Amino acid sequence: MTGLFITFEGTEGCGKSTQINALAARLQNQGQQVLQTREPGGTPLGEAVRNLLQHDKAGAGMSPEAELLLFTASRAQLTRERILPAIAKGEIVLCDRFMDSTTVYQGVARQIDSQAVAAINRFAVGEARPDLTILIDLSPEVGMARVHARCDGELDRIEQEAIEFFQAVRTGYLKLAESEPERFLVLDGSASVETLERQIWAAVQPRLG
Ligand code: Z5A
Repeated sequence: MTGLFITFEGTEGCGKSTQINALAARLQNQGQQVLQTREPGGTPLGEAVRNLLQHDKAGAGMSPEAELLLFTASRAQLTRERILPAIAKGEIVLCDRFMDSTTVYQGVARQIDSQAVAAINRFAVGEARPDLTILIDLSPEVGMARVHARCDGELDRIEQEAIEFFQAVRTGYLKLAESEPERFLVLDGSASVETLERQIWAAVQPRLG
């Protein structure tokens, strides 16, 4: 029995969590077993690494290379502890970010050598590859306005980057999606929550066993 592995990608505030929650509820209502998880995080080790990457003072001044290795360390643990076992049991895995985030944030926006990023990414995930990746494309200006409205001015370490950083991320995602059209579904994140829900369901439903 093999399950289905779906990842969600996009810039800050694009609506991933909202859509993952809605899709998980819909699938569970149909009696499907769903693993809903996120990156960085998803395991006790990964959540500790997440805190270092985003909030802990020890993470201030982190080098791009250390950042790359911490994101992929969290992913290596999540993949082995939760994702691969769930897929093997036939479950549907919904993951908020996966290896494409590293390709784009560390490879494109932080400008770390793309071959090094690809090799470290491959090492971290072993044979795990998403069956479907939903990219919710949104202008960083709109996404950051949503983040500001939500967080009362408290931004984490990465959210404090300049808008140009997130523009590079957005462009990087669109290029990546163009290079793998069979895996990516690109959606307009400025559409309503309900429209996005319908588009995602239309892509997921035919893939259910
Ligand atoms: N990162 C990295 O650099 N390298 C890596 O390898 C990995 C990650 C894995 C993780 O952040 C950070 O780590 C992230 C990338 C980096 N960088 N930053 N900054 P996170 O997990 O804390 O946050 P996020 O992944 O960026 O997601 P988010 O900010 O929580 O947003 P979201 O989940 O995409 O959106 P949301 O929470 O569903 O919606 C945001 C708000 O918009 C909320 O108030 C909603 O009610 C509203 N919303 C949602 N959909 C809509 C629509 N359609 N219209 C209007 N309003 C909407």
